[in-house]
Amino acid sequence: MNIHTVSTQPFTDQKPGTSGLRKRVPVFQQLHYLENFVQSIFDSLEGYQGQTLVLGGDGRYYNRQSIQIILKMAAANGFGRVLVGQGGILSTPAASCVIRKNKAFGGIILSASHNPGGPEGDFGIKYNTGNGGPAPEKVTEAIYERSKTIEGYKILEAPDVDLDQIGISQLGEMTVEVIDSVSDYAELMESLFDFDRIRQLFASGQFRLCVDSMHAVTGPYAHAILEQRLGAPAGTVINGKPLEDFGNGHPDPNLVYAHELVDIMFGEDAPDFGAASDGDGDRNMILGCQFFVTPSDSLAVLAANAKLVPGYSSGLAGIARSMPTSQAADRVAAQLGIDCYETPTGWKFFGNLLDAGKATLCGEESFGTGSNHVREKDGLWAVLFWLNILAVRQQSVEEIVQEHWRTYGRNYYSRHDYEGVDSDRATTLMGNLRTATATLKGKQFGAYTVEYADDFSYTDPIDGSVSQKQGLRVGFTDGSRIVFRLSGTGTQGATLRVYLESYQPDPGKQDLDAQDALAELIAIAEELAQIRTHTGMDKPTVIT
Ligand code: VG1
Ligand code: CO
Repeated sequence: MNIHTVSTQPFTDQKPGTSGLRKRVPVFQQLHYLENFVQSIFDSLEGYQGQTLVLGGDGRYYNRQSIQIILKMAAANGFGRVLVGQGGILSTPAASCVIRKNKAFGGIILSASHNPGGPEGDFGIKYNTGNGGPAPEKVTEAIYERSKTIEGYKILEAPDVDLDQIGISQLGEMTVEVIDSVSDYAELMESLFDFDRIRQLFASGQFRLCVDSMHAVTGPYAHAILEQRLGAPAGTVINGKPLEDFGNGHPDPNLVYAHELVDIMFGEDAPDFGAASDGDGDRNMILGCQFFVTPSDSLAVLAANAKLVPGYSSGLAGIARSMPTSQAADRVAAQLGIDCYETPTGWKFFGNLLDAGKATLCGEESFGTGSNHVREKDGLWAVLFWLNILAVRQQSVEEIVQEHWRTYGRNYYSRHDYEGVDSDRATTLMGNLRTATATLKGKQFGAYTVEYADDFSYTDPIDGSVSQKQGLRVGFTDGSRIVFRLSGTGTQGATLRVYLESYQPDPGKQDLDAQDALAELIAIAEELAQIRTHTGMDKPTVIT
């Protein structure tokens, strides 16, 4: 066998962020850059000799080349078998599913998720552990530490593997199995949801769906599950062919970037239900006819209706949400008499709660919802969950949400993103704000009085690990909140995220536009953080 040890020098910038290492493609294309990081992953693990690794990505530019490199490195480092998605394709939730189903040692997922792709776009890589979930902070820290001292990597000299043909081949002493990217995942979905009932909904001819895969990874999954297995008419899925540059789009399913779907759902003769997913298929946006469901509300609605869905008919053990996510889910949890956990941003913080059976559903305001069926958020799963609820309740999306608000009250919610901010200026803004939080308690801003102001710190209830500086939050006595965070997934400059929330129990006041309902809080956020001065921007880049 022809195994080479290639000597290399460390890069200083291989610190994983909220979800893996994300950099621009030209950064990854530097000599040894990808190899150094992959070897740093392997060097931080113990006991993988002869074990199985799962490998796949969202199909973006540099996916295929990276997979060939990683396969040869896995062989040289002693893995026994690699399961790789056909064509190098595995959505993030499907990768999680395949890791769990095959009891793999772990997996490597290649994606920069919702970031644009192409030769000048972004690329990313992350490691998932044997539970199918993103590596926890102690693992990503170890990988980063290793990357700072690495001196060489191991790689097998061998011809490329044919990724397009399903089947088994040999790479040195390691077996490579090219697997169908969809089937394991589709089977899992079928075990959770009432496919017959959803089939009837489509067969009724009274219901129309539009799913925008944004030329990203969910296309093959959505075609196979929605159109082939559930009988939705051909054409239900749009932009369903994964492209290396996402058709020049920005595969982020929000009101700004998924404008094609938004135009359809808010246009004339709009379908009843619309959904979009992101680059790697773990996010979802839910729309009704002329109606937008915030991700925080979506989580709350799924939780409140979970018993209607076969996979969750025995009820939920608990709910978990990231700190900036609205407290709508907390109200459902209180009603159900179950716990609601508040974690830092990033799916890796849900893993322990899911493994310990403390939470069944999890969600983030950033268009992420999921459950204990895998250890990643799952875009298509959320669409199927909604479809199942719609099929049972026979009401529109809007009716279901309105009814939810009448029962639980409405948590008005919005996130304002300022993208491409100068990093130093963003750091100054956060620094000033951090200092100010110490003296905010009890202060009055118009009708609002500050009840607490702090930098969110989380102690994991299972392993006791502590994560600090997870976002500055200012809470008011009426339950309203403003949260400030810097993004940990961007690749250029800094992105400031401002999260705004207020609670409205009065059904007579629940149909305002969120920006209007939150106007006073938006002004307070500006006053507190001096956003315009520090960012040099007079309005957010993206409002959701
Ligand atoms: C963002 C979201 C966060 C999400 C993360 C990864 O992180 O806010 O909720 O978990 O992206 O999602 P940040 O640090 O940029 O705010 V994905 O679909 O990019 O894997
Ligand atoms: Co994603």
